[in-house]
Amino acid sequence: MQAAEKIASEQEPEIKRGTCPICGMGCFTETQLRDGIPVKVKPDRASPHPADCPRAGQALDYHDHAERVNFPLKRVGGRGQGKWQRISWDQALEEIAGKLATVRDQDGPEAVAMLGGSFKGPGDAAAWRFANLFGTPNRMHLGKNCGEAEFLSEWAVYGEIGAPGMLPVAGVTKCAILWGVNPPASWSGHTLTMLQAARRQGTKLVVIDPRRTESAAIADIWVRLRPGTDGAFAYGMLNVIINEGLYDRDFVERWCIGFDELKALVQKYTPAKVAEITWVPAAQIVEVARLYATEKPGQLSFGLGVVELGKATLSAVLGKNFLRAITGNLDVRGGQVFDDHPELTCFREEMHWERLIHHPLRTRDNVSAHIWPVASVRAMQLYLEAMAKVNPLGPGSAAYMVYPAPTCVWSAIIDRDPYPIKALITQGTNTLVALANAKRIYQAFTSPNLEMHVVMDHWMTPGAQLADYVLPASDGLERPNLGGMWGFSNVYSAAPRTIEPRYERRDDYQLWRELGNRLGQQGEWPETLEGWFDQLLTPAGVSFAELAARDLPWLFPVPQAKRYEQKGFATFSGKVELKSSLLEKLGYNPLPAFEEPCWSPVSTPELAKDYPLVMTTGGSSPFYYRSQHKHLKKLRRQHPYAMLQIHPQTAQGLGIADGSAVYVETPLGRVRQQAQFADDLHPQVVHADGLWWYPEQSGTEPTLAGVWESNINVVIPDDPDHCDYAGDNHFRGLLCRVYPVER
Ligand SMILES: Nc1nc2c(c(=O)[nH]1)N[C@H]1C(S)=C(S)[C@@H](COP(=O)(O)OP(=O)(O)OC[C@H]3O[C@@H](n4cnc5c(=O)[nH]c(N)nc54)[C@H](O)[C@@H]3O)O[C@H]1N2
Ligand SMILES: Nc1nc2c(c(=O)[nH]1)N[C@H]1C(S)=C(S)[C@@H](COP(=O)(O)OP(=O)(O)OC[C@H]3O[C@@H](n4cnc5c(=O)[nH]c(N)nc54)[C@H](O)[C@@H]3O)O[C@H]1N2
Ligand code: SF4
Ligand SMILES: [Mo]
Repeated sequence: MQAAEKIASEQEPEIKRGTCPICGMGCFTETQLRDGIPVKVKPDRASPHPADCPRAGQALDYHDHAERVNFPLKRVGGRGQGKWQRISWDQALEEIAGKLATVRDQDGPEAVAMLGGSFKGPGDAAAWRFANLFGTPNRMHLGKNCGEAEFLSEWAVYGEIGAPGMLPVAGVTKCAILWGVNPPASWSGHTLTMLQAARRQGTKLVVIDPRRTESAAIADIWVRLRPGTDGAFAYGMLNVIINEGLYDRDFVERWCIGFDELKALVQKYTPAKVAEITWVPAAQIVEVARLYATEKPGQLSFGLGVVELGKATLSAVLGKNFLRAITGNLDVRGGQVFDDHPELTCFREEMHWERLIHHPLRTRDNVSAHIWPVASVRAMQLYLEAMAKVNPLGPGSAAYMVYPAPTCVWSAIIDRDPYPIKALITQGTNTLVALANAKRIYQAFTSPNLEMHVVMDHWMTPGAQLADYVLPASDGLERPNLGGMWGFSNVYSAAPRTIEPRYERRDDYQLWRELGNRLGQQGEWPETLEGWFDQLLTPAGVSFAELAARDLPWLFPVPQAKRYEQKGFATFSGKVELKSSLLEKLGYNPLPAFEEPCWSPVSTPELAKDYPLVMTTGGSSPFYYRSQHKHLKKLRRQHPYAMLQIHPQTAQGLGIADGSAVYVETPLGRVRQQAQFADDLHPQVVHADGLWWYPEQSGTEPTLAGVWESNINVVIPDDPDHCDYAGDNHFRGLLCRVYPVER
């Protein structure tokens, strides 16, 4: 080694603060750089949320991986043949913008659709912003299957959202019900410590989950209900609380309308009846109801477990809202705090919701508005009207609410019904793996009616293999972050980019900016993402760089409680509408009975003879974030193959050994997973891993990186009967049969 080089390598590495590249949570890191190259990534312990999950150690493998997409590619063979030509960004952008202009001019802006995935950071909001400026309401982000159903119902009943990210406040919250959520696996490991701390200071913890999760293991009460029956459970709790007079009479009298109708609705959900539906002992239903109604303040969390139940979703999410309201737990510290007022940024102005509603070129609502009007532009207009007195700009989380249903996006491509979608931009979603009925999505992606499909990602996903252009996205180390979950709260954390993007990777923001500038949106898009953040932060009076340089790079106003005492609730009546006028205006029954999922031992007993097991899917694994990270060897070693959790007795009856290969079959077909015994499960319930693919397999047709092998979404239907009241997919509470692969 030359002397000068030796000195350089012995020098202290440069240390920079930034975010973890592994997933969209954007946790804070400290990266050691040598000659500008990252050599070590560690959690930034001094930051608001250090990167400390089981995946965080793989940051460099993710960032440097040989399979990353690094240059823009254009397809030269047939779709799925794997023949690509490297092209310049300029060529890609010119061609893509040209095609978007042609489609818009010939078929209207609605013929262009965008697909996005789970939370991926600033590119998500930029995509919505582009869609609003362009005039298409057909932006489908996976918030669609990931919370929208619960948030819409909260808007309908009390006009605000008080559920996401909710954890008990130690020493304040007296009762916390984690309902279909498992924060230690899905948020971060330190939530387990927080839950334990809250318990030590007196919080009673209830977990409602068919599986004995990390949260259930430390709970005071674990409710092991039959998947899909959450609505009945909620109505059973309401029955007890109302009939025993345990509700907050003063709050109900002063602030709620529709109480008598609610009381009438829940009369038939006696503990005995609900026990029969949910497979939970009647005494436990009564116990949980009394606990939640008397130990106040109390929290009812948001959770994926209740928003992916198909037909059974509406009563579940409304039931939770009714419980929060009649116990007087709304907008109180330690209970359900409303935090969706992003006053510290001009996020809402920047999203151009008005433009979406009144766009000069848009003549049609989204492709599913005729079936599920609750998630439509028309609904958005109503929500904004209802909220106007309390929240004049609307909530920041509006970015979650007006998505078209995926099943209708595929119909619009394949059958041009209700009108054609001809161009698709997919950014940050592994659609073929993530959404129900993968074969139908395949049909859409290979349809000649789809004239252009652009995918921007870090990896060649099965969907990217079928696209016309694939664009390289920068990762968390290469881009700045203004954490804030699209205005879901008024809390923002800022982290600078650690390094400039490598190869020809670009920020997702840049795709929308560059396309916007070619499509009449000049002047709308600051040159850099940092510049956009500066613009967003104007109301806070701080620049992005200043915020990011603070010791604690965090804006965190004191949460307000009981705002309703001044302005009322953000509904048409100003009250909590137990009987929602908004749902009525949109043609829904605001006080619906509990409905069984489309397939269940009760709704389809004939089908249940052939498919006797109740199946739920997709609970978060600590080693993966949904479909992601299957490339990372160290994580794969921990969880190499898709697993099917099954009770040992049931398995033995079927001739299945622990760890052996099984087929999971529904009327749509079968996929292969590996049996994992779980003796805490109900013997008639199984849990199938969601979102599996095998990037080590050939990416081209017919394997498409193993997308057909274990992906449970191959066998999950997406017809309208299976979707919920907003058109979301039905992932939890289905039927299946399981048998050994040898048979
Ligand atoms: N059966 C079943 N299916 C489910 C679920 C279930 O419970 N059961 N859960 C549903 C839920 S909640 C969700 S949110 C969805 C998730 O569905 P998706 O969002 O589609 O899945 P992810 O694996 O999170 O990410 C998708 C892609 O984003 C890419 N990506 C990561 N970061 C970036 C970035 O910064 N820029 C760009 N351009 N790309 C990036 C990744 O490489 C990956 O290919 O799945 C849903 N599907
Ligand atoms: N490590 C890791 N973290 C993640 C993710 C990940 O994949 N891995 N995914 C991210 C995403 S996109 C999201 S949306 C969040 C989701 O985070 P969570 O809201 O915690 O959701 P999940 O982990 O999908 O499922 C929560 C629980 O629902 C239970 N469940 C299944 N069916 C039912 C049912 O019918 N009723 C009830 N009550 N419960 C049921 C499952 O057993 C599971 O334990 O996590 C995010 N964080
Ligand atoms: S992998 Fe995701 S959750 Fe884990 S530290 Fe990185 S950004 Fe945070
Ligand atoms: Mo999600």
